[in-house]
Amino acid sequence: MYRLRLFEKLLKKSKKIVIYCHQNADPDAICSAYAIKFLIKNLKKGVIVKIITPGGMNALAKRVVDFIPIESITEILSNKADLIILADTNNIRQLGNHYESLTNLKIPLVIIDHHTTHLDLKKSTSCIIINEKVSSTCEIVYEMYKRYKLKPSKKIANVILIGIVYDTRHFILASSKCLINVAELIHFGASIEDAISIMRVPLDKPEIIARLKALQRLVISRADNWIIAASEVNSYQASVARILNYIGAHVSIVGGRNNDRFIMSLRCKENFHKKTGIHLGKDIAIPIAERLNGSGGGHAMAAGINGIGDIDDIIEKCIDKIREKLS
Ligand SMILES: [Mn+2]
Repeated sequence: MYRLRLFEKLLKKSKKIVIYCHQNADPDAICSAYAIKFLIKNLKKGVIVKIITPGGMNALAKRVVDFIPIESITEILSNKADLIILADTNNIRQLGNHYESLTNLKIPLVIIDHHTTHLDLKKSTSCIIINEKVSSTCEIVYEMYKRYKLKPSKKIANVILIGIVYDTRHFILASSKCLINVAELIHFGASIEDAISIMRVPLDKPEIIARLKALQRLVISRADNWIIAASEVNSYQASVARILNYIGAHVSIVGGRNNDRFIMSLRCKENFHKKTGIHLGKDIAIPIAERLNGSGGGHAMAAGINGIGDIDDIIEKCIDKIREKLS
């Protein structure tokens, strides 16, 4: 499945290896980088391997390294390395302020990832280990351990499991094969309870209060057969919008004030987007923001608008726009 011969050849020639996570590294990025580091150290004794997290890690990844120490640095080292590996990313543009230092570098580049590839990179990449069918880079790395008949230590097994738990959204996206791999990792000492509890961040009190206040102020509307929940709260709009979808609303619209401006978060369920074709960013947030001289954008199922105006009025505009798109 993976062209590992080339990978081995490159390893043979290298003494100093740098493994890059994407900027704002998430648990799959940092955990896969760590597992790759030890895979390499097993395949080649005496090699120096450093993990770089350009610009640092996200909150969950920081939580992971608090529980399981993983050493990483943020400085630019690419000019001192003789091999670069990208973990959980296939685009050097995602390496933040390290991007420039890598653009003209004439050293081999290896990509280990599960995201869709950017064709332009294929030309300049020496070795591509990509599987878009798996839900995490950690799973690819575990497959590599198996190919080399390397038994992961308890720590490595735990680290790989954490990456899998994170990127499969607690196994919702896990394939049967992934679950078999998880069973093997448990056999090597990984704890599913630990992995899940590390990934479950307790909510701050202000966020709980924001969610509850938003529920008190909830307004329910309909557009065809779809249920839209709207509310107003001055902080955690995105968190509230997510929770409204979680409890069943097909679309949620949550606005709040920040001085004289408003911030609005829009979220919808996957089936709403799939059945209606409505793209919250392009069809709702952007046109409404344009009318208000504000700014808007986002993805199909998550978008935001901000600008100057009355919140109730803008919620109404969003609902009207959804109804218009449905008719
Ligand atoms: Mn990932």
